[in-house]
Amino acid sequence: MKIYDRPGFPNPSRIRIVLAAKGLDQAVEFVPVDLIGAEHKQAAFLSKNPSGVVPVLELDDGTLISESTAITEYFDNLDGNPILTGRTPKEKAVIHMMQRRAEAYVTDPIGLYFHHATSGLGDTLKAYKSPDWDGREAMGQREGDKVRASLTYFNELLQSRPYLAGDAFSMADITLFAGLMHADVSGITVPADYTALLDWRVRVSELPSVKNRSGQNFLQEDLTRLGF
Ligand SMILES: N[C@@H](CCC(=O)N[C@@H](CS)C(=O)NCC(=O)O)C(=O)O
Repeated sequence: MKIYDRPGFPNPSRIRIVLAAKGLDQAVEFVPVDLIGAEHKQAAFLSKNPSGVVPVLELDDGTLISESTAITEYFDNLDGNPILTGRTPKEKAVIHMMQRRAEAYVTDPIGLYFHHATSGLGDTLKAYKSPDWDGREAMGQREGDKVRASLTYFNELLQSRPYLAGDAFSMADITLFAGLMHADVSGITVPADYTALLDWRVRVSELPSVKNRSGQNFLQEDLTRLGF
């Protein structure tokens, strides 16, 4: 199996946490994609994922799977013991719902904010991001506001439960954790008095599958190299 990605980037990090949680780190070959050079917007990559984003999983039979949730479901179910996506109908439904909220409220909008309202990954990639649309920076700012507002929602939610979907760590937590990592490098930080959210973040970062991985922040290294 191959995974096309860039280590340290938010969505690739989701899958690297999943692989660690499932003990599958050694089962895949990682193929680096040059996001700064817009390799993922060229025909060769678009034939693997028409959405032009990483990560993409390629199975040994050639099947291509994109979307972090789909890749997570594949790995989580391989051994018949889904620990991240739910075992019962109720667990599956609640995790799916909370995962989607984390994605819609944080992970997706922070990507739009980062690429449209900040310097993003530089000019080469920017040329592929609605270059002719004058309103794109205002749109990016609105997405940033959406992220800030959602931090309040997640902080309140986590006052009454240890993890997003209840008592157990799940795919929903991985999504929010990666989204907040992207928010950090984009300059949107969790307010110091949002203690439930901050405590949850510490709790997640100390899990064996997450520990040390959040430190592999290639995104920050790339931004520093680009002079941002
Ligand atoms: N919905 C996708 C989002 C993937 C995504 O946005 N990946 C980022 C890297 S963290 C990317 O490829 N960005 C490049 C771009 O937007 O041009 C998923 O769940 O995997």
